[in-house]
Amino acid sequence: MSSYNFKKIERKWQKEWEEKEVFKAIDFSEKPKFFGLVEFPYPSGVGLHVGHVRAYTSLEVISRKRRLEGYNVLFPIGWDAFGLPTENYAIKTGRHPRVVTDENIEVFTNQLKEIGYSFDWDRTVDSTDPDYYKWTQWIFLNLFEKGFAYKDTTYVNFCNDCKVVLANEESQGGVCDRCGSEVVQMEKDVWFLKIREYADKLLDGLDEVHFPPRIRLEQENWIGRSYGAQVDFSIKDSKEKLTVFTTRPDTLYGATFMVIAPEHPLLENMKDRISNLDELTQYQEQARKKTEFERVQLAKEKTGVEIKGISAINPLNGNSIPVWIADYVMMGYGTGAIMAVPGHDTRDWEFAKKFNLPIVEVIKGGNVQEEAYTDIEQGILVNSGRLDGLSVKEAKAKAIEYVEELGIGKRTTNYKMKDWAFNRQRYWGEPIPIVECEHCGLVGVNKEDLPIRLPEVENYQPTETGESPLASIEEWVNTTCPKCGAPAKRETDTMPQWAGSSWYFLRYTDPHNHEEFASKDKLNYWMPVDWYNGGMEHVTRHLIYSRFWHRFLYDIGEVSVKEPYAKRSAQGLILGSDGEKMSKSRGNVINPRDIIEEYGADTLRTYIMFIGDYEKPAPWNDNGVKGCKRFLDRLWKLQEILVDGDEYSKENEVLMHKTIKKVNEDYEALKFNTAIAAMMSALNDFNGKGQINKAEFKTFIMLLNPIAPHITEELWEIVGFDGVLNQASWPTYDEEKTVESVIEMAVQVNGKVRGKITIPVNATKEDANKAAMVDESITNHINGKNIVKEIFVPGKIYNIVVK
Ligand code: ANZ
Ligand code: ZN
Repeated sequence: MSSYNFKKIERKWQKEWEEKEVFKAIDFSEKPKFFGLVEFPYPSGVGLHVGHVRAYTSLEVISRKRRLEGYNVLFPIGWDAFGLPTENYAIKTGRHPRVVTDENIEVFTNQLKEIGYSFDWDRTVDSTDPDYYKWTQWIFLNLFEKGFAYKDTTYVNFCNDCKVVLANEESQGGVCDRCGSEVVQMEKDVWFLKIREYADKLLDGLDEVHFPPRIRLEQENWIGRSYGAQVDFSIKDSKEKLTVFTTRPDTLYGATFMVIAPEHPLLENMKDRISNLDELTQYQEQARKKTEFERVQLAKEKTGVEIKGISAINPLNGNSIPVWIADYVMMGYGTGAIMAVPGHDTRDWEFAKKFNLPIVEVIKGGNVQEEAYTDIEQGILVNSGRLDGLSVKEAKAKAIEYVEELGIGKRTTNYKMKDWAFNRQRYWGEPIPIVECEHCGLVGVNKEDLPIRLPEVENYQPTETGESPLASIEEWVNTTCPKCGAPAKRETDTMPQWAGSSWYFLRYTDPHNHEEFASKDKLNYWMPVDWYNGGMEHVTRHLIYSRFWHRFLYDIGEVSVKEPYAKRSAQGLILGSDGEKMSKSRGNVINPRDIIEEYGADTLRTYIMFIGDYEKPAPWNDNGVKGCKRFLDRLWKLQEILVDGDEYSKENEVLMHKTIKKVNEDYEALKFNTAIAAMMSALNDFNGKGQINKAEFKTFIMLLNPIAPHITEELWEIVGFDGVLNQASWPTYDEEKTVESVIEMAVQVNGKVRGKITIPVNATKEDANKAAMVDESITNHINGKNIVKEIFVPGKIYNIVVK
C-alpha cells in the first residue's frame, strides 16, 4: 500500500475535475436543479482567510452531495471587487485599482482551486468588469425611470479621513466602518433609492422563504414597522401646527409637553415669535456635531432647550403645553416631533425629571412619579375623558377614531428603515449613469450608451470637499444632455459597495449574455437560489438590499419569482486560538495556505467542518487539525483490512444504515461536526472488528466525499470501484435497518443478574422466557422453586421472582 501523499492526490484530482468539467452547470438539463449560492468574496490584498473557507465549505458539501443525488447543480463564485481597501491601496502605491484587483483575483482563484471547491469556473462574475457593471447601471436606470432613485439634500454621515459619505449601516457606533475614525454630520446632495416604499413587500416576502428565526428577526427589526397615528397639535395664537407620530395615541391625555428635533423647520418658521433664538441655535450647533448613535444610544443625560415664546395645545384636553427642542428626537424618523408622555415613556420621563416638567398618569398600574409605567398589557386608562376605563389596546383604537373624527389626525405606519443613501464620492465604483442638464434637470443616459466606463485618472484621492476624483476630469464630466443635446455634466458620484452584490446571483444564470443581464429562460430555469449561505453581518444590509432590487425587477417583469433566495443560512465566525476575533494586530490569524501546505486541503476542509456547531463562533485549535489529519491517515489505512464483499456484512449492517442516515440528516441541518464525529466513530468500529468489506468501504468513502473529495476519489480509484466517485450515486439507507434488530437483555432472578439472553428488539415476555429457560446459569436459580412473578420491560430487563 502506498502512503497517503495528499499533495500528489490533491493536485491530480483538481486537474482531473477541471479537465473533465465535472462541475459544469448545465442550462435546461432534465435533472432537477439545485442553485447553491455563497457570498462572493471581496478580493482583498491579504488573500483568502479561514472565515471564507468556513462560509464556502458548507454549501460545497451540499452541492457535492446534490450532484451525487442526481441534481444539476449550479454552484458559482465571483468577485465583489469594487471597494475601498483596493482604492486606498492604489492611492498609497499609485498603482491602478484595475491592476491591483486583477492580481488579487488571481490569488483568490488559485487559493480556492487549491482547496478543491467544486465551483463552475466558467460562470465567474466580476462586479468591476464593464460587461458586468453595465447591467448594474442598467438596473439603476430602471429604478430612476420608475421614480425609485432621487437626489435629495440631507445630513449625511461623513468620514473626515476616508473623505466619504457613509450609509448609516456603515457608521454604526458613530465610527467609520472602514477606518474606525469618528463620523461627523455633513450637508450634502446625494442619491437615494426608495427602499422604504418596499418595506411592506420586504416584510411580507419573509413568509415565502425559509430563513432561520434569528435572520428573520434581524430583517424585521431593521425594517422596523410600527403602527400608530399622526396627530396635529396647534401652536397657540398662530396658524402653525406641530404634527407628531405616536405609537401610543391612547396616551394623548398624558402629553404634558412636546419635543422637536433640533433640525425641525418649526424654529425657522416661527423665529419672529421666539425670544431665546440664540440659545436654541447654539443647541442646534451642538446637536449637529453628534452622530445619531451618540444622540440615541449613548445619551445618558437628557439635554434640551425650551422654545420660549410659543406653546402648543393638547388637542384632547385643551391644555397649553410647552415645546422643547432636544436631540433625543430624530428628524429622520416619523415627523421629527413628538408628544411627550412622561408618565408612560422612559425617555420622556427622564427628560421631565431633569427639567421639572409635569408628569401625569393616564394608565393605572404603577407610580409614575417614581418611574414611567410602560406595561401595555395590564393598565387601564384614567384621567383621559372618554377613554377612561378602557384597556390600552381598546384606547388606541378609540383614540385614533376620535382624532380622525376631529380631523386632526390619522392612522399611520412608520418604518425605521430609511431610504438607501446610494452614493459615494470615490473612484473605484460604478459611475452613476446620470447627466445633469441646465434645462432638463437630472436625465438618465441612454441605455444604448451603457456601460458608462470609469475614466482613467491620475489621482484616486477624493477632493477635500468630499467630491469624487471623477469631478476633476473635465473631458469626462462635460457631456451633452441625452434629452435636449445641450451641454451637460455627468454625475461624478459612484455607487455604494452594495450595488454590485444586489443582483450578482442573477448574472450567474447567464454570465456571458451581451443582450440582457440574463435571459428569461435561464432565469426561469435556475431561479430562485435554493440555498444561500453567508455571514450574519450581511443579513440586514446586503440581504435586504438584494431582496429589494430583486423584488423591483420582479415588479417590472424582469424576473419570474418574487423572492430570490428560497433558503438562507449563516455560519459562525472562526476565532483565533486565543478565542479572540482573528486580526493582524492580535497576530492570531491562520492562513489556509499554511494548513494546506502542511496537512492538505482535505484536512483543512474536514477540520473547518469539524471545528464546532456551524452556526456558532468557534476558536481555532491546532490539535483539532492534527486530529483530522490522523482521521484521514486512518481512512487511508483501512485498505489494509479491506476484504471482498458485495453487500454489507451482517455485523456491520446496522452501523452502515445508521451512519448513512446520520450523515445525510446532519449535512442537511449544517451539523457537519456531528456527521464527521459519526464517521470517525464508524471508522473506529471497522478497526475494532479488524475488517471492512468493499461494499461498506464504498459507502463510507462516498459519505465522506463531499467533505474530503480528493482522498475519497483516490481511494475509489485504487480499490477499483466502477467509474469515478463524482459520477456515482449517493448511498441510501433503510430506516428499519438503522437500529439493532436483536438486543442483549439482562435476566434477573430475585433482583440479581444471573444471565444474558439475545432476543429480537420487539420480543414479548414469552419470547424472553423461552430464551431464559434454556440458559443454565439462569435456570440453576429457578429449579425447584415457584415462579411467583415476572417483570418484563421491553427492550430493557426481564426479572423473575421465585419462592
Ligand atoms: C407618545 C408615546 C407615549 C410614545 C408612550 C411612546 C410611549 P417606535 O415604536 O420605535 O416606532 N417617537 C416618534 N418619533 C420620534 C422621533 N423622530 N425621534 C424619537 N422618538 C420618536 O417608537 C415610536 C415612539 O417613539 C412614538 O410614540 C414617540 O413616542 C417616539 F407611552 O408617542 B410615542
Ligand atoms: Zn437637457
